[in-house]
Amino acid sequence: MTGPALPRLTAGTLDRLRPGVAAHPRHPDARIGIVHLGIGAFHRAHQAVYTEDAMAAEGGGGWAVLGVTQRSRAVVEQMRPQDGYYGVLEVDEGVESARVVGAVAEVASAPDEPERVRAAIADPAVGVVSLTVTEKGYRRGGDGRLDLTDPAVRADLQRPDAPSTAIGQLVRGLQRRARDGAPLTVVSCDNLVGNGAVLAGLVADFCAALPPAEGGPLAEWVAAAVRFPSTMVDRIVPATTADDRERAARLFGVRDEALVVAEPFRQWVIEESFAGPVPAWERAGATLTADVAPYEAVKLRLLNATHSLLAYTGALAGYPTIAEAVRDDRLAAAATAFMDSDALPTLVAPDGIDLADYRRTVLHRFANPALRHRTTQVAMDGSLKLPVRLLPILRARLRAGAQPRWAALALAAWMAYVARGRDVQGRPLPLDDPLADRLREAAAGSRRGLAERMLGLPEVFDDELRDSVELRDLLDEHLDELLGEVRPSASGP
Ligand code: CS2
Repeated sequence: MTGPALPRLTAGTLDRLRPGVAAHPRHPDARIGIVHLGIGAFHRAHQAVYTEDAMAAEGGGGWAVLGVTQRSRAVVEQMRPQDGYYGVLEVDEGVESARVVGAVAEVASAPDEPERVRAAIADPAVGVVSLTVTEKGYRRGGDGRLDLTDPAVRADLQRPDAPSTAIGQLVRGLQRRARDGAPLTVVSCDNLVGNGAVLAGLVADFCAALPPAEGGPLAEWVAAAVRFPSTMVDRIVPATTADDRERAARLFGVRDEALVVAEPFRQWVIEESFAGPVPAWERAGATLTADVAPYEAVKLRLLNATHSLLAYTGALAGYPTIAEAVRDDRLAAAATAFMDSDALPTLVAPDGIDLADYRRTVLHRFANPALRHRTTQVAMDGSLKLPVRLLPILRARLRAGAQPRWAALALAAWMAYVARGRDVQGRPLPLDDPLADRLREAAAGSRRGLAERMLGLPEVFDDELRDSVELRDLLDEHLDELLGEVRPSASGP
């Protein structure tokens, strides 16, 4: 029992960290300059690390983060008693390295402390608001605009004091900030196409839905004083487990409830469009560019779409993790064929990126056995993820007159995952998706019409894909195979 007997990681126990665990005590000049909405594992392993490294490169204190949790209070309970400090455990085949990060100086819970969040966004000393709230956190309707039929969005439009959506929190903060008029840079760090422009559009939609005397001037001020750079973020960060915490406790010599585990690789490409000063993230390895779009397309289509293909086919085949799925020769071959035949022809290489290299690296990263990234975690929220990462490939290839066989496999595997809800050995697969009920309803019924019924979901598919006979035929073919008989458990992996 290493864990419970050890002291907790705090500012006061940093000097008890075992040798080899790098930690920088927070600089005495550090002030909250960044408000981050959605302080989950990904932010802690990605942007917070870049911010800390940027501070170190500049040799100063400067920027600290106020991390805001959206719903669960767990992160506040993990981080507050630790004075915001947490460990990042980098794992790779046979290699493990650890550091303690102090960039997040404070944490707040949006449901419990709405006034604090609003005041922080309005604070002129804050120069950046960043977000990792996942695809579903943006509350978009089928047309990509703010979903004004969503009850949480409607509630946020009516009550300024306690917004529950990220867009509501942001706009209510901007509303107060507009009084002093300090400019602000708002940085979306989620896997969306053109995330900066999307977020700017959602903020504008929210303003337009407010009473005109309120929303009109606000929208004007936002257009003049707020910048929404697009970014491409990349680092594989699985959910932390109790085992990870035990391992880290042995390595650190202190107990860390806020630990995150990540692969060594990380990348951040940021559109150089800022309203005022921001941390020198480029000194920590981030790329600043005038156009993020080509980087983003490469990442979404080669990494995320292939991830989904492996997640659904892998989960159905009974593999708990992505690393195990990609070690199956058949699934690895499907992933490779998908990238080569379907995804790559839709991409243009951005400056400095060799696509053949990128594709090899992606498969190597997926094979990292120490990450234990669960197939069911990547399988979550498919109705929101696939339209961003996979459907653009299908559309482009069908328009080019090609047969996107492997992209159709990824989509069929999602449909089979929903329809069967069990892996090859009969073990249940969770359907974690805001549209779960609609998906189950469409999936119920005969196997023959499954693809057609699923393609008829307007929240996910446009008319072009719904009406494509080529796509439906490919899906039917794959579904026949994927939904074949459940094998007895002895023959499963
Ligand atoms: C994954 C991503 O869960 C998922 O859908 O594809 O979270 C992926 O791990 C990250 O985008 C990697 O940067």
